[in-house]
Amino acid sequence: MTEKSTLIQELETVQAKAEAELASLSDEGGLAKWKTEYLGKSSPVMQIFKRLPEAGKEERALIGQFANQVKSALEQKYELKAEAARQAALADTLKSEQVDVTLPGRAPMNGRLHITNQTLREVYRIFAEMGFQVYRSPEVESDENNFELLNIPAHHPARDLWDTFFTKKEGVILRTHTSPGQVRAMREFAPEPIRVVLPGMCYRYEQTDASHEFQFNQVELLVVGKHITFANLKGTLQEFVQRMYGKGVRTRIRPSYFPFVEPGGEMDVECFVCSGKGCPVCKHHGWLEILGCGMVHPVVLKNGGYDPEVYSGFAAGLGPERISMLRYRIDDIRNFWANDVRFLEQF
Ligand code: FA5
Repeated sequence: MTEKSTLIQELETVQAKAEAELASLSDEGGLAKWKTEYLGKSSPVMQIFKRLPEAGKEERALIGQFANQVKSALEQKYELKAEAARQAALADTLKSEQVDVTLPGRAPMNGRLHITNQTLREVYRIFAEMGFQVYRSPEVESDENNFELLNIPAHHPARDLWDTFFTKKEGVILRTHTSPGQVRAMREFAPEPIRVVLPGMCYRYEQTDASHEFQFNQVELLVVGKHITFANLKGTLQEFVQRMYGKGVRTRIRPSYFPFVEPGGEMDVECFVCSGKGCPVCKHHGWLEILGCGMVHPVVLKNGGYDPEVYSGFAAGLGPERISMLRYRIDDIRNFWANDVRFLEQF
């Protein structure tokens, strides 16, 4: 009887203590600790079951029954508390992670044409007004079109003017200029007259600086017909520059050598960055070269399928990036392909 009372008393004390402690808890961490202490394997209630042999035979069932009652009473109370704690934690999370649907959304950034494409479109527009069509030719070219048919045979020193990217395939290169498109257009149109612009990307294995990139655009001009003269070349280019930069812009044509024209020249525009005073962009000359030009060489006319005794023509190759630099006073050509949005979004 004494032993029964002792165990039952112990259970009553433990229950009272456990319930009092539980009442003071509200957080999930504290509750988990409480559960281990009062309902875990080594808790006093569970230990009572092991200690049943200490009691007399007839009392064991009674003590066991009472221990079970205490255990399920504690479990029930614990469940109620744990559920309340879960709900409180959920309410806290919902509050702290609340999405404010009334906030205005972030406007998507508007895309735009790359500055070079804007310039190219303007170049096409100006030449279209003068009756030129756009003719596209490949960026991966044959050595034959890029050099041979343009009067630059293998081992000709003029090849040094174009530092070339070669491919692993013999005779296949990245075009160094848009001039190979001249032969392609002539072979397609001969013996009809031609008035085309040939735009696109060119590649040169060059050291880059403020005005040189290894990847850049060119726009080639090609006019072939009867009685085409140098005056037509000069007039067309001057008209282009006036329409592009405005009336009164100073230009000059200097003699220059290109194997596929005779005579050949280069056109410069006064440097807008320094107004002709000299700066790194114009290499301190005050002028910026924007294009090479000349009368199509008789050998090239012949390679294109035109009789040079009957036909003549002029050609030019201009750099749209350099044109943009002049227009917007951009002082480093490397900005064009650096993909820096801070630069690109200005245009
Ligand atoms: C040529 O490429 C000739 N094919 C142009 C030509 C065509 C001459 C038809 C006669 C008749 P050149 O290497 O000078 O020439 O380049 C022409 C233009 O391309 C230059 O004036 C410049 O505007 C641009 N350019 C050339 N190299 C670069 C470079 N590394 N980076 C940026 N632009 C360049």
